[in-house]
Formats: sequence, C-alpha cells, structure tokens
Amino acid sequence: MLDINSMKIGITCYPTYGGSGVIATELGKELALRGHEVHFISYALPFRLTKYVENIFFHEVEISNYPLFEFPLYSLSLSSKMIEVAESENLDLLHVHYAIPHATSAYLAKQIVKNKKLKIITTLHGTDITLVGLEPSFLPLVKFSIEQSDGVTAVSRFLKEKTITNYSIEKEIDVIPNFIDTDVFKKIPYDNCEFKKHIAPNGEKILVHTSNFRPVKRVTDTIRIFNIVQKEVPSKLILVGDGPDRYECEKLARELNLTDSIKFLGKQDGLVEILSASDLFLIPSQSESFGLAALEAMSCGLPVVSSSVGGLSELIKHNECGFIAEIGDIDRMAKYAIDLLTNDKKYDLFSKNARNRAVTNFDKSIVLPLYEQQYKNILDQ
Ligand code: GMT
Repeated sequence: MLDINSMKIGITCYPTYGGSGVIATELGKELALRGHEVHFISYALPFRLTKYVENIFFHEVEISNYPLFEFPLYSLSLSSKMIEVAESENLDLLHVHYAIPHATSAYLAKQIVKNKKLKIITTLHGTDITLVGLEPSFLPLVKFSIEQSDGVTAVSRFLKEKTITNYSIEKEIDVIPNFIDTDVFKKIPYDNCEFKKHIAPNGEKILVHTSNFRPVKRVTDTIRIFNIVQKEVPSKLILVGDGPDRYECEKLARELNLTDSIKFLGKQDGLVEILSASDLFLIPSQSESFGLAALEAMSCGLPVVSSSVGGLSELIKHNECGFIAEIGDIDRMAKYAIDLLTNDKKYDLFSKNARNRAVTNFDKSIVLPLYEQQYKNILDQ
C-alpha cells in the first residue's frame, strides 16, 4: 500500500553544472525534507548535493570500459543501475530530468524491473527538446520515450508547446515551472562589500551574466551590449561560468579594449554574493526554455535585460522587472540597460518587482507541492 507522505523516489539528472541538474537536486533535497526517500542515480554526485541530508541516497552509475566498446555505453549502464536501485530500494517512481538519454534508459529499466508498478516521470528542460532532440538520429527515440513516460512535465508553456508541435505528441504534458529558495537567493545587504570594492573601486555599476558559455547563450552579445553601456555609464561586467565560447569571449574583450572592465570569474559557488554585489543581469540567449539563471538574479533583486526567446517572457515581465528585446538586438538591450542604470527611481521599482515576482510565483514553497501532486496523480493511475 502506497504511503503518499513517504514515497520512494529515484531521481536521475546530469550531475555537473546546468539548470536541469540544479532543479533535480534541489527538488530531491526538498522532497527528502518532506519525508520522502530520495535516491539519486547518476554518474557523479550532483554538485548541489554538498552535505549530508537525511533520506537522501546516492547511487553511482559505473561505466564499463571493456576494450571492445569504443564508446562508453552510459545509457545502458544507467538502465542497469536504475533496475538495481528500483528493485533493492523498492522505488515507487523514477523521475528523470532532461529526456536524453534519461527517459530512454528509464523506459528500458521499467520493462525489466520486477516491480511492475514502477512509474516513470520525465521532466523536459530545454535543448533535449529544442536542439539535440530534434537531430534525426534522436527524434524518434525522444518522441517514443516521452510518450512511454507515465507523466511528463515541462518547465514552461513554451517548452510544452514546442514538444507537442515538434514531436507530434498527443500525451498530456504538465507545466511545472522552475523554482528557487528565495530565502537563500536573497540580496545580502552589504555595507562594505569587499568584492564590490575590488571589482568596481570607483562605484561603477556592475552588470553580470552567468552561463555555461555555449553558443546558445550568445555570451558575445553580452559583451557587445556591455561595450555600448560602458560608454554611457561607468560600469563593469562580471562573467560567471565556463564553456566552449569562453576563449572567443576573452578574444572579443581584448579586441574591444575591455580587458580592464570585464572580469571572467569562471565557475563559482558564491553566486548569491556575486549577484548581491551586482546591479543588472544580462541574458541575451538564442534559446532559453526557462532561464533559471535569470530567476536566481531576480530573486536577489536584480532587474534583467533579455532576449525575447522561449520561456523568458513567462519569467520576466517586460517593463516591470526587466526588459525583453529581439534576439541579437544589442542596441536595444544596451538602451534598456542604460535606461535602468541611469534612473534610480525606476531601477528601485524594477528591482523590487523582480524580487516580488520570484517570491510570489517561483518560490519552492509554491512549486514543490505541484511536483508532489504530480507524483500522487501518476501513482494513483
Ligand atoms: O537544455 C539545456 O541546454 C541544458 C539545461 C540545463 O541543464 O541547464 O538548460 C535548460 O534547463 C534549465 C533548467 O530547467 C532552464 O533554465 C534553461 O533555460 C534550459 N536551457 C535552454 O533552454 C537553452
């Protein structure tokens, strides 16, 4: 007999940097605090799982490197581990984040496990649907694995629509937005912030961008926006994160003579400190199904200037807690940034609106019950 107040949940996600892994881990931590038993199944400990939490267990997927296998068979190793954990821990459900390959591995595991009541829930996050999943070699597999999941959620209405149209899926998809702990992501009221003094010794405004520096993030646009802004407003740009485009970005910063004004911090853990010291968040992405990084900034009271793609307009209310412009419209985004950074009254209002929006719409206390309800609905089927 299922105890809905104490479910046994397996969670699979990408454990390294990335919004889907952050959401999966924070979800698991919260579920554990609410009395559920949570088993993370992945190839490494999720990076946000930094300390012991009662009710949380980690199961590492070992990857066989037999010489005949020229390429690691991760999807199969993952399925095997899912089967092992589902059987030994008597899991009620497997919740996988990011469809490729997790939803497919979970499907396979479900066919093999002895517990025929095991349910699979897939949460779609972004490029699993909008980019990689559309590659001809993946598309049929992604479609099949989504359709075979017992429950499917998407992090925005945009992503739900894209899934339905791009994959001709008729299955019910529930939108459950990403969430944040607004008690943690909260502006630290610095009187004398060393970090700020170091980055902006003359009281310059600080613009900030965090991402994994993939082409889809258009980090070079961030630099070009800043280049226009700094000609009008004494300012600095902080770039947090690392990835394939970092070299190109550093090159661009040198070409534009901005090396003294742009700080490449690389991957950082102290995001709340960095956001608290900053004034404005830039996210000019090519594609963004939700924009968790923007939500983190808003929760710390930062207005956001973004492109008008994907789910960003579901998060950022244009002309209330930030501004939205066409992809690649660097001039307009710079104009919006200058407007906010030179108008204290407007800035304060947008900053308050950004924080309020995070607290009233996306706090974990609002979104977590939606996931719990989703689990209950699926297990009741
Ligand atoms: O889809 C990706 O590119 C990776 C994924 C991730 O793991 O960071 O990002 C997506 O999921 C995040 C969490 O739901 C969203 O906040 C991001 O907007 C989304 N990225 C894209 O759509 C490009």
